[in-house]
Amino acid sequence: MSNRFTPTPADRFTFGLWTVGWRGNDPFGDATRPALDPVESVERLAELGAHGVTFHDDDLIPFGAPDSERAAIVTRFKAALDRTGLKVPMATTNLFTHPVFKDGGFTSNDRDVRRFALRKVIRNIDLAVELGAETYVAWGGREGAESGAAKDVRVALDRMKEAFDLLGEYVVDQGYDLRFAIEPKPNEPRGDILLPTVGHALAFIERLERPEMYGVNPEVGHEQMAGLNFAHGIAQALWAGKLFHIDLNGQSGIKYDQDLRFGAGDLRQAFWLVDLLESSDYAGPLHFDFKPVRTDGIDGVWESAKNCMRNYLILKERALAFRADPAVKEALAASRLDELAQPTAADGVKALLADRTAYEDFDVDGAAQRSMAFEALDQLAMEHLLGVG
Ligand SMILES: [Mn+2]
Repeated sequence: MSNRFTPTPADRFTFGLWTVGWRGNDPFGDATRPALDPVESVERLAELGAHGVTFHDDDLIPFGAPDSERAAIVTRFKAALDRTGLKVPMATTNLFTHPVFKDGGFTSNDRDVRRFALRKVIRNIDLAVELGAETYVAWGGREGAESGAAKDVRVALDRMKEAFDLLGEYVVDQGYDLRFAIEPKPNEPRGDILLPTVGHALAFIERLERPEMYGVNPEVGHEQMAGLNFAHGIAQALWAGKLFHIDLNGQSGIKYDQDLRFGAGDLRQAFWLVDLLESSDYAGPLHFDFKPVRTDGIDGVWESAKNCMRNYLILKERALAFRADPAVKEALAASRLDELAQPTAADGVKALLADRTAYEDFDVDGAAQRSMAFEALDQLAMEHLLGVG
């Protein structure tokens, strides 16, 4: 195992406490591993070379814990962060585990639940900022429905907007330096979830009162559960200036949310994702939201956490080698990627209409015969990915 793939904090890898801390309970089976102390997770992740940890409020502080217990937990957690140098770049809220959220948090039909959800988020925003977080993720896992009349979607979106606008107002009033990242998912645990894809979330954000405060936190597996190309979704989020955070993991096609370690599942999509991120100006955390398989003991937890980072670094090396290869540069030109980067009609609509070569004299059949040469280009990528390029 080469140590050039051993991460350091400069690689910006972060993990949710709920990832390594997942005990393996699923809808059909009980936990297969004991609970992990968040302080132990901090220490082990620091040893593995991670940059930071993230958490849902309830990952750190048990739901309903009295204030005295909460204060003691936070003090002990902060001491572990200080000791290890691990950062908390992001935090989020659990609005899905407790039965009170069975119909959602921000869009529950029950107004009392919606008000409780907002208070729960605000309480954890204060802690997030205290711990240095710059991003606050919102995954509305229970914001959805299993049947048609149960949710008036247009009205529910009004409530969703109301919630995000109110939270934005709170952050501005407090003078916090915090941005929100909305995490889309098409289904699971609800039959259908509101804001199911990156595209839906991007469109929603533009309807908010302070759209500049909101971006997306796309998760690899969530887009792939909808049959979508994750790298394309990330590219559109980057294009919109809205990639505030990212959840890396692995997924094998359209099925339940697998949360495999990064690089498992669809390896080619993982390659194109790393290629895209490494050629972009994204400078946020590279956050793993995965679940160590429940067949493994605690050894498998740390093995998979280590290998999430290792696989990213391997794919980064492969992607950089692909882009640096002179044969790839030639193939890109043969496929006219440089032409795609040229504006189509910078000369304006009048010049376009006056240009007979654009239409009247255009050799349509000749242009139709030009090969795009994509197969040769894709094979070069395949060979770099397989380590023979
Ligand atoms: Mn997931």
